[in-house]
Amino acid sequence: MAEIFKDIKKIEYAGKNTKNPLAFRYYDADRIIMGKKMSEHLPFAMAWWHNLCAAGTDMFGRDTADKSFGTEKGTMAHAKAKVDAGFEFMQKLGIGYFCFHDVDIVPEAENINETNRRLDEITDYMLEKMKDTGIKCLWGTANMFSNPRFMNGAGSTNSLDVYCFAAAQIKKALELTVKLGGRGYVFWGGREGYETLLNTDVKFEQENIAALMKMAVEYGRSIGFTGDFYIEPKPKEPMKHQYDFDAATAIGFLRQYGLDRDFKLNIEANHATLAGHTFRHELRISAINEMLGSIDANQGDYLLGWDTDEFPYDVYESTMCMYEVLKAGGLTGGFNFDAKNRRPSNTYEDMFHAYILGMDTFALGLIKAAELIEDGELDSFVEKKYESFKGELGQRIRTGNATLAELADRAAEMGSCPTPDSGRQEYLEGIVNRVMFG
Ligand code: XLS
Ligand code: NI
Ligand code: NI
Repeated sequence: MAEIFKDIKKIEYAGKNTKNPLAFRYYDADRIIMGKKMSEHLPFAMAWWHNLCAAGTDMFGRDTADKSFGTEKGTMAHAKAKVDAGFEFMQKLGIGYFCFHDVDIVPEAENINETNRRLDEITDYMLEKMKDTGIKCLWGTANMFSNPRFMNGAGSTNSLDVYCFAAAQIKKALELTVKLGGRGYVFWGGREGYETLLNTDVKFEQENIAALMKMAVEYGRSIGFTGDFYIEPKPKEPMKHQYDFDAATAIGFLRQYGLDRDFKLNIEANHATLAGHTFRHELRISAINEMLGSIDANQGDYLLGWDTDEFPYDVYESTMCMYEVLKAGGLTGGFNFDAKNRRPSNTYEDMFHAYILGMDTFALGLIKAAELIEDGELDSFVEKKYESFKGELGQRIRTGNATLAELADRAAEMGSCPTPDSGRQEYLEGIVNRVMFG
């Protein structure tokens, strides 16, 4: 097998002052941060679909990049070339994991039996590469949004046949995830939503999605899948209203249908901002509900209202993300770069620049988040802010042993109106800047 990215050698850590564009400035895999190696804090994953499949096509124009890897697209030879390219790429960057949809790894055939046969063949090949390189699978998923059969949804479809087809895809994708030893299995419900209530029974659709997820859990556990299932919340795009709007909505749904023991969330930065939240808000909401599982590491553009899936370069955001992740005790999943090169960045070298940028952005975010925690000022401020609840009455409120009447009595005894302390936001923002920029 010939080398594909011939002009690019293994990407090494060269320190922050290096002028070498094909080196890491901050990602130093073995460096210890808060007692753990950077590579353990940051299990990075390559997204098969963006890196090996997407070639720049948008609504207004065709591919700008060549991702044929010397073969004819849509063939099994191309599918194999993508495996070769993917593993060479991950090895050269020191990326330990990948994520995939069923249709990313083989061309879909006319009937599902032939598609499944192709999937068996390609995953045998992937497995060999995994053994040779030590690269692992972070998560698998079924693409239940691209094919026209899913135009009315997958779990939310009105068609029993389509529902069964979706079930068949999930069954196979779960088997492949188990075969490849994946840590997780994702449900991203791109078509699980609606355009208009005039033709939609929302309750019926949500119940059917939950039923499909329940069957997936039962089947997954029966074939030895011990990892986490994930919902990846997103409020819109492609549908106008998507049922997994944000973390809070998805958590409510999982609890309502008894799925919360098997599911966690896969939080994507750009989906958070589409929902009108910050990335860190979604991480915090997931973490406090013990559902922070994995992360799709990308960033959006504040001037554009869609999922632009850019490689993250915003260190302030990655610092706040890593602050949440460190506080939550890390991820059971990893950091999947669900991100793509901009359409005009169309060379092989650009693919490497994109990952170097993303990995360095998170490495620097990790370093700065650890410094913020070690600095301790933010923590001690928050600790102090809620101090008034430390006393006897506060503790009884916290443990559910106080009554409204006794609290009202206390208010009545005060004589004057209480005055809370300053939130000191600007002071705290200054601390973040001090720690980040010294
Ligand atoms: C789309 C999603 C998708 C999921 C996997 O917006 O981010 O890429 O991560 O289906
Ligand atoms: Ni995603
Ligand atoms: Ni997305």
